[in-house]
Amino acid sequence: MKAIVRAMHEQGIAKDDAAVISGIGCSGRMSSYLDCNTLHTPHGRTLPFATGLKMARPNKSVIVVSGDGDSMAIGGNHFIHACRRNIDLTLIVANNFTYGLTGGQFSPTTPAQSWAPTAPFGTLEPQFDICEMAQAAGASFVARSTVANLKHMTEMIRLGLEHKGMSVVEVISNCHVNYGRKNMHPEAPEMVNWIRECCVDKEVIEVLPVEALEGKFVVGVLSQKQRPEYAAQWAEIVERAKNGRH
Ligand SMILES: Cc1ncc(C[n+]2csc(CCOP(=O)(O)OP(=O)(O)O)c2C)c(N)n1
Repeated sequence: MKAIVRAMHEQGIAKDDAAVISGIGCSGRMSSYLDCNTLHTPHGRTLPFATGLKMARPNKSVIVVSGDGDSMAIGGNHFIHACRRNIDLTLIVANNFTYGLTGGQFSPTTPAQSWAPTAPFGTLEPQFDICEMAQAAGASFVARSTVANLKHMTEMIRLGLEHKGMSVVEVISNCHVNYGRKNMHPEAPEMVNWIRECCVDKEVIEVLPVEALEGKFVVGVLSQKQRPEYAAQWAEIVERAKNGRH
């Protein structure tokens, strides 16, 4: 939340010009704690609400805060289509590898072989890569950061706010209580240190052997392109319709 506020400040976005939309999960209360336009929405439905808001108020900077379960499982289809439309939202996914709020059930980003109450013999499913999914679906700005580096996280969110189009910022986060405790990272500092040690900057991956990236989090801006933005195109259609043109 601190990174979001700092990024808004650095980008010169006044609180009345911002809208923060959260889902249900450990990051859900963020919209309630922030003094700007806010919506706390049902689990998995942040992006439909955010899309509606952006269409109705295209001048607002719309920031969406979501968990990995919220945006990749129940809200996975909304995620794909928001990316495909390239609507101007900044989606921050707090990826803590688990359904934290409800007790640690495995989520689409839980690493294979992890222990979870819903997988007492280890998870079978391979992990989703949120950033690869975002890029494949068409998001025009995709970045990854972690809770281990507030300055870096702030900058990734700021760049996402600056970008016109769908921005996805994955933030690798700690849930030492419901994930770490059963998967070798029992305390908050220890888990955050593990996250920090697993980071590899995007700028250096070219010179590293592929094996060196095994189990690592590549951080930084992973892709940025210019593509037509949805709400702006919609406004043009509305103008054409008003003028009776097809
Ligand atoms: C429609 C619906 N299904 C299920 C739930 C129960 N539920 C609340 S939070 C949550 C999981 C949250 O996991 P995630 O989105 O990864 O966020 P985290 O708590 O880990 O930050 C679930 C399943 C719900 N509130 N609404």
